[in-house]
Amino acid sequence: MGQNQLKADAKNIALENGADLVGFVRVSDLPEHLEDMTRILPTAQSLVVVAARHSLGAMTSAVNQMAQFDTIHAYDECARAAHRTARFLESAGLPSVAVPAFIPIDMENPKRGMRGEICWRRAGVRAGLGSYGENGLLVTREFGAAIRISGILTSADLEGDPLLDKDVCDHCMRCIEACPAEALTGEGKINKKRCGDRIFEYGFRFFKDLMADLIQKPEAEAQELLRGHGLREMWQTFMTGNYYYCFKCQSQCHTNQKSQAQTCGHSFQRTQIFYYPPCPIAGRGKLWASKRSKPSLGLTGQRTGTWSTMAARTHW
Ligand code: B12
Ligand code: SF4
Ligand code: SF4
Repeated sequence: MGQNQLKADAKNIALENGADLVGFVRVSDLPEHLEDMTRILPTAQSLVVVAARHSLGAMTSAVNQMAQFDTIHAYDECARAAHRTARFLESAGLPSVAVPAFIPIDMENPKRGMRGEICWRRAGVRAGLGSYGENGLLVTREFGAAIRISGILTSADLEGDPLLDKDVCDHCMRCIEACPAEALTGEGKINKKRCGDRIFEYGFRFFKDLMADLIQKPEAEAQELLRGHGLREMWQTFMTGNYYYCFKCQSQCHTNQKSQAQTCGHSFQRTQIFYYPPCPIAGRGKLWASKRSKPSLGLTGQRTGTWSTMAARTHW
């Protein structure tokens, strides 16, 4: 089978099995991860990057369990697409490995679960699926930031896709404003501890603290902890495998609705429909002002703090 045909077939398999977007990057074009990728699969030549979209309704629901459930589903779609594509390539005699979207992940020092073997945002950018947003996430033309990403390392020698020659992020800074932990400062910079404390509220750190409390606290207090909401929440977290308690910088990305509306062929109009009150966070207004590089975004530019816009979907 020719290289082009193999690439087209692999893409189709991924799309038929849960992926909404598929891109290709040669491993030599991801030098930051070459060592890890070669350790995973010594004969690796190419990386197929797959992305599965989120439901916007679920992501923006006031009930967090909806976004959690949708995330479980989006990760499942990534896993299905990656495994099926890997099996297809292997049946063509080309050793291939589906690489986790998130977990299992290397928990040993120095990575300690905070660095993937492959950074999927970077891989997505290199495979031409989108660009980096101010939130540091991969922002795609089709689905904005509301995607999960995974992929397949393969011995197949597949041509990489071109980089996207477009900045999908429109630098509205809505993601930064939406962060309840003030963990984001723009240009992809993140305070990982602040974010981690928020999203993993009932994850590993909670578990560790609970263990310590159960050992150290007096009997009555320990009993109280065992009856508390936290333990129940942690049990559910561990049962479902999903422990995110915040999605704001992803769900509030301005490009999500715009992209999905365009994808389904309906028109989308950017309208300035509400104003934020004066910036409650010191210095934030200044940051916004410095980011106002595109007057066409409709930012009013008033010193009063009326510096943000929201996209209104006119019909669906
Ligand atoms: C560890 C981890 C975290 C950590 C650390 C995040 C981080 N920024 O590194 C914490 C717990 C904080 C976290 C939080 C979240 N995560 Co997380 N996380 C991961 C994980 C497992 C590994 C990331 C990693 O290796 N980081 C280490 C290095 C590579 O990152 P870094 O040092 O910050 O380097 C980056 C910058 O330098 C950036 N960069 C370089 N040049 C430039 C230039 C510009 C202009 C910009 C903007 C950026 C930029 O590029 C590097 C990344 O490519 C990935 C899965 C994976 N394997 O990729 C998911 C992943 C990144 N997480 C994801 C998501 C969605 C989240 C959350 C929204 C939580 C949630 N509800 O799911 C938040 C978002 C926080 C944010 N805005 O970044 C998604 C992102 C999807 C997307 N659209 O991009 C991923 C890819 C999981 C997945 N498979 O879908 N996460
Ligand atoms: S996931 Fe939530 S806490 Fe973390 S950076 Fe995004 S908005 Fe902030
Ligand atoms: S919310 Fe605005 S600034 Fe943030 S990533 Fe999306 S488009 Fe870019």
